[in-house]
Amino acid sequence: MKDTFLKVVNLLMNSKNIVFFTGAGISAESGVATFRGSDDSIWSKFKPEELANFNAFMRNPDLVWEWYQYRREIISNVKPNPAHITIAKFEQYFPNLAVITQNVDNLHKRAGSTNVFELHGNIERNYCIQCHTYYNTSDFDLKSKSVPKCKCGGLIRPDIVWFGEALPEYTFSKSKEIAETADIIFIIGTSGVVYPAAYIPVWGKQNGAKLIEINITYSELSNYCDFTLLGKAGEILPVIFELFTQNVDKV
Ligand code: BV8
Ligand code: ZN
Repeated sequence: MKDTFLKVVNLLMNSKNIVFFTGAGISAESGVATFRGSDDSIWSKFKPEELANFNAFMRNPDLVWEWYQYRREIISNVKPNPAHITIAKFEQYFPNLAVITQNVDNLHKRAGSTNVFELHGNIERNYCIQCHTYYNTSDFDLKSKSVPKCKCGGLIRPDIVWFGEALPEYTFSKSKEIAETADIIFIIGTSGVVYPAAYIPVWGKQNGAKLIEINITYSELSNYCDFTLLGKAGEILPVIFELFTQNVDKV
């Protein structure tokens, strides 16, 4: 594995535009359950079609709201792990480093990353389905189980992209543009099954980017990757950063 790490470091030494494309797995070591696979995954208790879609929300707004309150409670008690922190530290060597994340947990920003594109929204933000007024999660009591109402009377929903909903236009088109000019795209902690997000690294590859995957298992994107480093993101990324800084400080 060490010689693969050195190949990755060599690629980094000869790159300018690097991107980190992340999924739920990068937050696993912070204690945030992933969506699929592990037995403590979020979906194992619920099914996406039951909760993370607009019809489910309109059918039973309190149940969907309660599920997001449950997830907010978990997120409010966790912190960024070494994987998030290492990505933020890479910014000092790669000024236009971009993080393109499928996660809604806000942990990249909390770790200090400054150029973060949230393809699926952010659990800290909410909006009224009637008048589109935005509300912060801190505007509500985390313990409240019933869906809050806007001053206009409309229901308030999480600012999260549900199944069957379009991704935020600017965020998605900018992410595509960034991927297409990347020298390296690190693919970290994603099963690669959710679209159109999973197109991002593929578009990068089609335009010459090297794809380097870090995951505890192979994913739907592994076949596109130049390297797949099997292991925990919170353990592998700091080692790569350490080897990189040893080399770069020498030049
Ligand atoms: C849309 C918010 C149409 C909700 C989420 C082709 C093209 C377009 C759409 C589709 C398509 N094919 C199918 C579709 C429909 C659908 C889709 O993709 N379905 C899948 C399930 C088949 N897509 C949609 O509905 C999208 N919308 O297409 O709308 C449209 C277009 C125009 C106009 C109107 C409508 C919307 C998709 C967004 C859904 N929202 N999240 C919420 O969070 O509550 S998706 C959800 O999955 C999360 O955002 C999550 O990030 C995302 C992807 O999952 P992963 O992040 O990969 O997480 P997962 O658990 O799967 O994997 C974790 C990985 O980590 C594993 O590989 C594991 O091994 C690894 N790991 C674990 N521990 C570690 C680790 N790795 C490293 N270190 C560790 N320690
Ligand atoms: Zn309103």
